[in-house]
Amino acid sequence: MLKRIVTIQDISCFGKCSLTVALPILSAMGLETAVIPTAVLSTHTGGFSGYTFRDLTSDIPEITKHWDSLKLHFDGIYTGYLGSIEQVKIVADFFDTFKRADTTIVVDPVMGDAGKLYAGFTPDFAQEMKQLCSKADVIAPNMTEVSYLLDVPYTECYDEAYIHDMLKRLTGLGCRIAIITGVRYGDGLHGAVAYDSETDIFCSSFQPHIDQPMHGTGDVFSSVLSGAISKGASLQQALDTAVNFTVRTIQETVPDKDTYWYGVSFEPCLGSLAEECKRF
Ligand code: PXL
Repeated sequence: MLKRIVTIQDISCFGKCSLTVALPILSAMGLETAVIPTAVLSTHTGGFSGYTFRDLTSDIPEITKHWDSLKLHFDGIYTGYLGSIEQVKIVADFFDTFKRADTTIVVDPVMGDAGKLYAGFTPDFAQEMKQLCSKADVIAPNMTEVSYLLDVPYTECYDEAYIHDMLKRLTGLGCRIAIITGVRYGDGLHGAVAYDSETDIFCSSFQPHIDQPMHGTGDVFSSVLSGAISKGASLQQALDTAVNFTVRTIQETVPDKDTYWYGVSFEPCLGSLAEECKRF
C-alpha cells in the first residue's frame, strides 16, 4: 500500500516553491500526497513585487473537520510556509487531530533566509512557530530560522561544536530530531546536520558548495526529506537523499541564469529520484 503524506503550505502560482515543488517531488517518490493550501499568491515573495495574496486560513478548520469525519490516516505530515500566526495555531490543531503513533510530523519553520525574515514575517510569528516545532517529530530550520527559534544572533561564522549545541537546544523545543540546513564550515562543503535526541546521535550529509544562490532550494530539500522519512528511510538515508537531490537540481539550473529566482529546475531530476526511492 502507498504511504500517505499531507503537506500544508502555500501555492505560489508562479515561481517554483512550496506546493508546486512538494507535490511533484512527493508523488515522484511514490507517496500518495494530499495537500492543504494555506494561501494562494501570484508569485513567491522573494524578488517579485506587487504579488497577490489570498489567505485561506478559514478553510483549514473546515478541511480538518471533513477529513476527521472520513477517519483519514497519514503516515506523514509536512508543513512549510504558513501565512499568519493564526494559521500556525490552526495547523497545531490539525496535528492534534491527525497525529497517530505511526505518523511522522516534519515542520520546516519557513520564516527567512540570509539573516532576514521574509516579507510579512515578524518576531511574534517566530514565537508561535516555536510552539509548532514542539509538536513536531522533525524540524528543519536554516541558520536564520535557528536564530529566531532560539533567540540567538544570526551568524555565518560557526564550527561543528556550535552547530551541535544549536541542534541540542532545538530539540529542547520539544521535537525528537532537529536538522539544520545550509550548513557551511568554510571547507568548501555545504549540507545538513541532524541530531536525534532519543539516540543522542548526530549525523550529517555534505556536498561541494555551488556558489550561486537560487530560490526554493529549501523547499526541495524539505520535500525529499519528508518523503524519505515518511517512507521509512533512516535519518542518514533521508539526509543523503535530500542533500544529493537538492545539489542535482542546483547543478541542473546553473546554465539557466535567467531562472535563478524563479526556482530550481528539479523536473529533469525526478526520474532518478523515483528510482532511488523505490528502496525505502
Ligand atoms: O521557499 C519558501 C517560500 C514559500 N512560499 C512563499 C515564499 C517563500 C520564500 O520566499 O515567498 C510564498
